[in-house]
Amino acid sequence: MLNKALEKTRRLSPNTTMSNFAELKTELTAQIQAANDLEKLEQARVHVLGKKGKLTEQMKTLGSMDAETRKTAGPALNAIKEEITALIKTQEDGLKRQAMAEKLSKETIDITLPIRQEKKGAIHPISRTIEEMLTIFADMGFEVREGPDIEDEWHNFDALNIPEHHPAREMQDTFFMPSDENGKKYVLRTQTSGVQIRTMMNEKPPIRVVVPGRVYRSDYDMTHTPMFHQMEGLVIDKATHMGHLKGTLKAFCEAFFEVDELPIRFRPSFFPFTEPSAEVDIGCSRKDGGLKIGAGDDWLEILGCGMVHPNVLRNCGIDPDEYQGFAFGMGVDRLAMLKFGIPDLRTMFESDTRWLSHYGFDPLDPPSTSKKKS
Ligand code: 2U9
Repeated sequence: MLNKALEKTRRLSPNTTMSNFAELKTELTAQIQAANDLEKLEQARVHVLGKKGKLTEQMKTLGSMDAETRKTAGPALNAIKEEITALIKTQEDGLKRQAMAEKLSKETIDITLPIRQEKKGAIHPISRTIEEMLTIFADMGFEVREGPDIEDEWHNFDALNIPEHHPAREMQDTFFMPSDENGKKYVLRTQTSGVQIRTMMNEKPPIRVVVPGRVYRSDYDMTHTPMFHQMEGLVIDKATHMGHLKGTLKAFCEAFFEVDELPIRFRPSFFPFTEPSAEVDIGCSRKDGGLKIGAGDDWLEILGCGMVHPNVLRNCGIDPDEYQGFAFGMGVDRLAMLKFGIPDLRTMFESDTRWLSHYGFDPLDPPSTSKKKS
C-alpha cells in the first residue's frame, strides 16, 4: 500500500503534489472538526498525527521525492502539520469549555444545607508568651534581633568570657556539631547570647535589644527538654547601671504577671558573662499545692541578669571605660508554665491537638499585656 503511494508521489509533478496536499488538508481539517467530544478528538488526532497517521505517513514520503518536488512539498507539509496541530488545540479547548459548561449546568448547590463545622486552630502558649513579652519590651523601647540556631564556639562561649573548661561547655550539656573543613567547631546554641555578640560587633551603641529563640541543652525531665525557648535582653549605653537593670526587670515582671507593686528581689549570683550577676525572685504564695504570684511570703526564681562583663565588651570592640551595659536571660517556657498553669514542660512539644485546644489561645484574642486603646 505504502509503496504504491510513494511510487505515485515520486511520479507526480510539484503542482500535482501541492493540489494533493490541499485536498489532504481539507480532509484532515474536516475529520478534526467533526470530532464532537474529547474522546473522538483524540481518535482523530491519532488518525492524523499518530505514528501511522495520515499526515505522518505523507511526511515519510519526503525522503523518497526528487529534490525539486521535495523543495515545495517539505514546507507545505510542515505548514499543514502546524495548522492541524493548532486546530486540534483550538478544538480541544472548545470541547473542554463545552464539557465544563454542561457539567456546571447540571450541578446544583443546596445553599440551605448547614455548613460543616471547621476545626479552629489555636495559638501555642509559647508563641503567645513570646508575643506578650515582646509587646512589653517593645513598649520600653527594645528592638528584636534574631540569629542562627547553629552557632560557632566563639560566639556561643569564647566571646562570652566562658573559659575552655567551664562546665557549661561539657559534652553532657552541649550538643556539638561536626566541625567544618577548617576545623572550626559548631554547637546547637545553648543560649541566644551569640546574637547579642553579633549585635554589639555590627551596631553602634546605644543598643537596646531583646533576642527570643530556641536553645538546646542535653536534659530531659518534667521541667527540662533538649530544646527550649529563651529570651535574652541587652542594653549598652553610656552610664548604664544596676538601677536601670532593676527598674527594667521590675517593670517587665509587673506587666507580664499583671501585678502592680510586685515584690521582687535580686540575689547575688555568678555568670561568666556578667559582673556583678544576680538571680531575680518574685514574691509568691504556695498554699494547698497552688502557686499565686504577687502575694504571700515566699519567693520564686524567674530569671538571671547582671552588668555585662568588661571582657565581653572588649571582645566585641566596645571600650568598657566608655560604655557599660546590662543583660538578662529568661526561660520563655518556664514563664509560660507559671503564667498559664501548665504543670509539665514536655507536653508543650508533643503536638497533641487536644492539649493545644485546652491550653492554646484564640488567634483573634489579643494578648492581655497589649496596651489598651484609650
Ligand atoms: C551578652 C552578655 C550577657 C545573659 C544572661 C542570664 C543571666 C541567665 C538563664 C535564665 C534561664 C538561662 O534560660 S535560662 O536557663 N540566663 O541567668 N542570662 S545574664 O547575659 C548576657 C548575654 C549576652 C553579650
